[in-house]
Amino acid sequence: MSRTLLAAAAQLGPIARDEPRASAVARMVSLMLEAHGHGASFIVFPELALTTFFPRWHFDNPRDVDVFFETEMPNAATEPLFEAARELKMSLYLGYAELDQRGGETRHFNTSILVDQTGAIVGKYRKIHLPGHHNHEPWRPFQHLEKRYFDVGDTGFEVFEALGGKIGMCLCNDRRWPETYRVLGLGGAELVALGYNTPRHYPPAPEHDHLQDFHNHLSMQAGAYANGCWVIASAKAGVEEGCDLIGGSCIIAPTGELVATAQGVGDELVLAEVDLDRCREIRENIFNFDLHRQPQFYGPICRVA
Ligand code: CDV
Repeated sequence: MSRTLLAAAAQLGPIARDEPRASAVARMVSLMLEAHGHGASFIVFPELALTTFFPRWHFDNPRDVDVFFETEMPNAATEPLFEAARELKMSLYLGYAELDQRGGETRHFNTSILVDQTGAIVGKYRKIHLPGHHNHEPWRPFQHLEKRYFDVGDTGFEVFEALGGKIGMCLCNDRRWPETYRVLGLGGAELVALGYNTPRHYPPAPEHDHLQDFHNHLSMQAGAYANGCWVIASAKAGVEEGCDLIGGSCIIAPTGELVATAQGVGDELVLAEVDLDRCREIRENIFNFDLHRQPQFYGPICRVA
């Protein structure tokens, strides 16, 4: 049986601070309809796709950020995405800010979910590598307060049975870490879906600003190749509330090749045929884990300090 599907990275242009969720969701549904018209059955949206990238601002009262979080999923604002999934028989990956109040404890996560063709949530991931800083740093032209507003994810890097294969998820900064792909690869992931928000300017090392697009693709292509998996990556792009976010949404084959890349920095679909069986080209050869890994020498990688 063929395990080939047409997949889409659905890049989003800027979302203003005062743009209602309903508007962002309408933009996403429109991309789903367009993707469906091309025959796509899986679509990947960015990290924090429902709102502006709020960690760029410091709020004196951290609870003032709660307005950007979802307390349930689906909810009234996001239901149209789930309806579209059902009607179009399309699976989707969605990033959003999750406020979890179960067990009498309040926790904030930078989360992604995998929704199947029936509109059911079949996987959840909570971001593990949170970049940035905890406190207001006035010298920066904009803040990156993910460490202040989010708890470190508690899901681990789980692999989900979906789309006729094994699907892993991660979020933005996770994509730069080889460990992310390797743990997903060891779990058998054949496709890693991810969303990101990456400012072009990196205040602690501005001398690398011109390398942002290169580092974006370098880390994902390396992760795909070294683990023999597809990567589908979707950016929030363009100038959002004065902050320039890179685009470069893409689909990467298990050989590490970029097979499709966004052309602009607005709402845009990036489409490619994804044959999950192609993972074997790498997994049964150069990166056959069973034959060639030497984990007895890898201890320092997972030693907890
Ligand atoms: N949202 C992110 O995780 N952004 C980081 C930036 C801050 C470096 C990234 O890795 O793209």
